[in-house]
Amino acid sequence: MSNMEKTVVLIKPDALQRGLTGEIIHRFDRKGLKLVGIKMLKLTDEILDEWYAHHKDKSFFPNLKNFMEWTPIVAMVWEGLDAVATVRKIVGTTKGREAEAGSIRGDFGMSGSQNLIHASDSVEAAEKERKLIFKDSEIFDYVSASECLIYSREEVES
Ligand code: 3AN
Repeated sequence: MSNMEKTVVLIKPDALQRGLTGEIIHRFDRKGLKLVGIKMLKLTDEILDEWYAHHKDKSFFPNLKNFMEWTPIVAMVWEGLDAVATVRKIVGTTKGREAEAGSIRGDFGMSGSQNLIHASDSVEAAEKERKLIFKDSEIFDYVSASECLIYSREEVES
């Protein structure tokens, strides 16, 4: 099977408060990625301790947790060929003021902590993050009617 991947995206509290939810979803939709899961929820200490386990000794960790618990967030799972790397490119590098123009952080953000959006950085992380937020029954397997316009047959069947 081709390199069809699922990746997790969070619309963080700053993006929600700034009214960027629709803009962010629109960018992934237009790209040709397939939405296979979406929900709004409030993150908890329990989820964030697992989610950001690799940052737990960093000085910014308490602030990061407070920030992520400020309001609900919108969590999504997007599917596509090489979706993890593709979505990271659309999101841009961590610090908004250094992020590439044209990326979400590059177009809408200035901060390195309040940086609008999260995207999984590997297939393994995506799997772990998906399980922390979504039940299996909340991830949908359906045929996208536009798939034949987005990919060649060789790309999806290779
Ligand atoms: P990315 O979200 O680009 O993958 P990570 O995984 O290095 O970045 O960091 C996760 C989150 O931690 C960032 N999205 C940001 O909110 C916060 N963060 C990362 N580095 C810093 C920093 N130096 N100061 C404050 N917050 C940070």
